[in-house]
Amino acid sequence: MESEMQRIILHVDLDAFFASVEEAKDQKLKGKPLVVGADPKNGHGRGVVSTANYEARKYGVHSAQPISIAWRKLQGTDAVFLPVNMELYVEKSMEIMSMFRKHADSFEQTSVDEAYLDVSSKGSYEKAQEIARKMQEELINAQNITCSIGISSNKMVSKIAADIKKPNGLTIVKPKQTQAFLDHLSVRDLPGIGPKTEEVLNSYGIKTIEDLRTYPSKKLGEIFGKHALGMQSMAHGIDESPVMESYEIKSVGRQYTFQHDTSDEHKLFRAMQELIKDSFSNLHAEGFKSYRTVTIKIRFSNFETHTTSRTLKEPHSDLSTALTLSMDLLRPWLEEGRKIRLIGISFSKLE
Ligand code: TTP
Ligand code: MG
Repeated sequence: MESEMQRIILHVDLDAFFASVEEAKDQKLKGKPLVVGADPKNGHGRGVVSTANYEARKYGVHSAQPISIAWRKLQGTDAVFLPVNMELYVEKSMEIMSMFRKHADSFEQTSVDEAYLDVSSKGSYEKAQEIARKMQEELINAQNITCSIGISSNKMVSKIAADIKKPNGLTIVKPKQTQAFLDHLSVRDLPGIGPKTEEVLNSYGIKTIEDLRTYPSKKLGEIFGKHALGMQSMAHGIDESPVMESYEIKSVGRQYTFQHDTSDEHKLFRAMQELIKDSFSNLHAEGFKSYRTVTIKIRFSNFETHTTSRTLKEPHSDLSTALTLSMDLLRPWLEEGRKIRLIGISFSKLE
């Protein structure tokens, strides 16, 4: 009866992400309330809280709150306020996502600290649970950061599940449990239902997901028009959307500007070799093994710039193919003997 494989989808959300990165970087912060965001300026700051660690959340501090309010709530504590160091968080996010990616049949990063993994090929919820535990363990070991994970048969339910138990939570909702799991939650927990829609729903006595699911479809249609159908199918726990690989990050490359413009093919060859080596370690760090497309860039002394690329029939993973191919692509540009200012290479169609 394996005609149709059941989908198993995992959603992972890093806990108090910006704050966790700061704590992992500076052990002295551990145990103290920590707020990452605008400068509080002794209570007169005008920006907002980006995030707060769980210690600070106990005092009612949360994302998007005015920083002056957070400051007031944390008066008399040993709270620490830090500015947003986005570059660091993006770097950590990339490292973490490439760790997670390895476990997935397909992988979709949806924000700096959230991703979906399709792990259907593992075949069972028990195996999926093992993967989730392993991801949590790897994350602690490598970065000293925790995450929360939800597992179910689709993206929507997994995302809701990941949010149920935080921090360091793991919530599994098997297909047969889905309806009971959703039914007692608030309509507000469904994606796309914000405070305004919630208010309208509430005014018709619709508070829980069960209320929404069992509300007469015709009446719901009269209130919400064409959106009613989608709302009710969410309430039934239906979401067919696939886990989509995020293609925009699927290219890796390097470029180099010569100290003195050159037309020396040997120098170009050596530079290209270094660029490829660098790109490869980056490629591997991102969890990719092979490439199919090689693109080179060349910039002459007068800043005239060209790129050319070639796509191979089969994926390749070796350095020498990349080097031969890139020099083949470069060579036509060298014929006139013009001096070159910069060369670059990038790899795409990565697997
Ligand atoms: P979230 O995942 O929403 O929050 P979080 O990771 O801090 O906490 P949780 O444990 O509840 O998941 O957002 C991820 C990061 O995005 C967060 O660390 C900081 C940033 N962020 C903002 O800058 N402003 C905001 O309003 C929110 C919600 C998040
Ligand atoms: Mg988070």
